[in-house]
Parts: sequence; structure tokens; C-alpha cells
Amino acid sequence: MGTREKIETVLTRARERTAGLTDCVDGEDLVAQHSPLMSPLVWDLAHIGNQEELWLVRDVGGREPVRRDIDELYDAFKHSRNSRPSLPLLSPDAARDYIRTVRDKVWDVLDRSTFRGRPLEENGFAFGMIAQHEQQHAETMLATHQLRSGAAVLTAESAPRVGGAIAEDEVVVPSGEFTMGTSDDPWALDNERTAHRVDVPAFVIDAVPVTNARYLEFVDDGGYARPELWSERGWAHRLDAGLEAPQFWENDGCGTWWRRRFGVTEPIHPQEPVVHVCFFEAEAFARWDGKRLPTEAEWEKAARWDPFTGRSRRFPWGDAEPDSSLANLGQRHLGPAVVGVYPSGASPLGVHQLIGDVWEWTSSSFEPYPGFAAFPYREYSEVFFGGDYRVLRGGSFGTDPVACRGTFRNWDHPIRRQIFSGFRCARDLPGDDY
Ligand code: AVJ
Ligand code: FE
Repeated sequence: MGTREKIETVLTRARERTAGLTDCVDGEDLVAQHSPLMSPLVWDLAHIGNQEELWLVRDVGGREPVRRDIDELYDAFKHSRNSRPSLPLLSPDAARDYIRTVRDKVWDVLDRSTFRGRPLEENGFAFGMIAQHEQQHAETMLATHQLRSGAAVLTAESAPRVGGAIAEDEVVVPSGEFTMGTSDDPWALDNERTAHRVDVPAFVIDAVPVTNARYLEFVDDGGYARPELWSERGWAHRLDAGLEAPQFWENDGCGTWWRRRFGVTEPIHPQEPVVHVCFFEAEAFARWDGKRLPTEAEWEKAARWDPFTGRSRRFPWGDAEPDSSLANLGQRHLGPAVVGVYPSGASPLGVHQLIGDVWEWTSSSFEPYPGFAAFPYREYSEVFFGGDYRVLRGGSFGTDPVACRGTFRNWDHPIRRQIFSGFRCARDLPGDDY
């Protein structure tokens, strides 16, 4: 596929996803605040259009502004999510008209683009960035749907529920250097750059994400009542927030846990990766299991390093784009698939489901790589470096393939769990003699 066709495909897919998430609820629901942690859906909708206008219509296209007067309203740094419902936002119909007007202009800008010249236009970067931006908000809107109360409105084919056997529970990753990050992936965002060599001591990593069955053992073993399993900050948060189980789990009082997912209460599938846990819960589970969370470098080496060539792949399975046989991405299913259903998506060393299903917490805070340069704006990554964030890797069932790859870095506060977050554990290799 050429650059132009690829851009048409990803922008069209993003808009279909946005429409699917916003056309299924009425106007009142779009302007409502479903959680203080989230924007009203109608804010995301117009913000998507405003970013597209700023970067593609005005900057790349050099066109006149469509709505300069609303820039401030849809600047994520000007108003907290919690305060957005009280702003004089565009109505749902006005927001839909606005994003359609912007997109029509973008098709015209795309027609005239050569994908060469300024760095922003090179290989269609700005178009790819905007498709990723819309899809990141589509995942955020999906999280808003999960927080919304009331009857179910979203539908999708259910995720595969019978997985194959996994040869080993854990995989040894031998010591040595590997290439982390990228300098040549055309649509990689600034924080994924630049490619650099990292020496990683040998370690052991779980072959699959931590499942509900394992997590339930932790809960049943008093995991939430044993401060020694938690970091000091984690325990303080566990008390303060009254954490007792993953978010959206409900105990029926007869000893059985259920979970509410997109308006439907269902039994907890033991073989699905646990989801909606915060970093502190992941850390406590790992300690209970005699393990720890992987660092970001360990996660990426397990996901990308090819022991036969020494090269770092784009994805665990190789450089090919994801498809439905390789990973659970793109909101095709409204939940993670059970472990073991994507054997062809495993890494060369046999680590499964690194991409898709659930975002995986790592122990690393969000910092720049050597050679980092903010591009094209400081507010995408740079202003978050050094803050109270932990890196998450691999994407979830809610992440579109355009915004997911072995180098992609997500980050959030360690207490957040309305995102589609799970984890897998790692441990040092005793003796480090592999
Ligand atoms: C990379 C997911 C943390 O949603 O806050 C969206 C992505 N940046 N608009 C976020 C983003 C600007 C960002 N995360
Ligand atoms: Fe945004």
C-alpha cells in the first residue's frame, strides 16, 4: 500500500470508530460527565477535529482556520477533564459538523501532498500522527463507555474464549544488548525515538499476562490485607481508595466475584488477562508471586529482540502489520481474549500476547530516550517526562493497530485503572549465568 492509500485507510477507520462510539448514545449522554476522570464524549469529539484542524488544515495545508475561536476550549492543557462539562462546548450536532468540515479539507490537503519537504510532511508523518491521535481518543472514549452507567450500547463479536496450551509459564531472556526504540519507523512518535543500544542482564518473564484466575488467588490469599506486599505509597493508596479487587469487579456476597463490562454483568473468565488494575496493585501481586514487574527495556527486549539475527522487530511476530490471527486490537472485541489464543503472535522466545488484550504496566517511569527531540509539539511527550507516570506497553483490545507497535509507549499515573491495564511479571535469573 502506498502512503496515500495507507493514510486514507487509517483516517477513515479512525472516523468510523469515533462515529461508532458517539452515535450509539443520545445528545444528553454525549454531554454528560460519566466520571470526573473523563471528558464528556462531545469534548473528545470536537478535540479530535480541532487537533486535525491545527496540524493538517492549518499547518500542513497552510489553509485558513475553520474555527480559531474554539482552540482554547479544546486545548487539553487549558481545562482539566473534570471541568470540561461546564465549558461552552459545541453541541453534539455542531461538533459533528465541525469534524466533517475539517475532514473534507484534509482530503483536499492530502490530494496535494507530496509527503516530502518539511519533517512534518515526510512520509505522511502528520497524517499518521493525527490518525494515531484520533484512535488514542477512541480508546479513551471506550474507557468512558466502560465508566458510564446504564444499559449496554456497544456490541462486538466476543473475544476467543478457548486458548491453546502454553509450553512454558516463563521464558528466559538471555543477557546482552538489544536495540530499543526506533529511528526509522516513519510514524513513530517522538518519545519512541531514537534507536539506542541497551544492555539488559538476563531475566525471566511470564509467557502470558497475569490471568483473572491467578489474580483471584492473590485476592483470596489476603493480597489486599497484607501491607508487606505493597509499596508504602501503594498501601497508602489502597487504604485511601478502599481498593479490594480490580475496578468493575463486584462481590455477590456469596463469595463469588462478577464484573461489569460495558453495561453487562458477567462471570469473571479465569483465563482472561486481569484488567483495570493500577500500578500499585500490579506491584503487590508481583511481590506476592515472588516476582517483580519488568522494566520497560525488559518488556521491549522480550517483545522485539530476535535471538537468531540480533535485530529488533517491529512486533513480536515480525515486521508485518497485526491481523486478527496475531493480536486482539482495534476494538474488534470488547475485552481481552483468553491466554493462548494467539500462538502465531508470540515472540521468537515464546512470549505471548505482548501486543493487544491489555496494556501492561512496567516498573519504569516515563523518561526520554537518548537523542530525544520534542516533535512536533512539547505537549505530546516532553512535558510529562519526570512526572509521576509509569510506562505501559503493548496496547489493549481497545487500541487501534495504527497506535500500537513494539516501540509504542503509553504512560499514566500509578493509581489509574479506568484504562485497559493489566500486567505480566518478571524476575531476575538466579546467578545471571545464562
Ligand atoms: C499517550 C494516552 C497518555 O490520552 O493523555 C491524546 C495521548 N495525547 N491527546 C493521553 C494523547 C494527546 C495520551 N496518552
Ligand atoms: Fe488529544
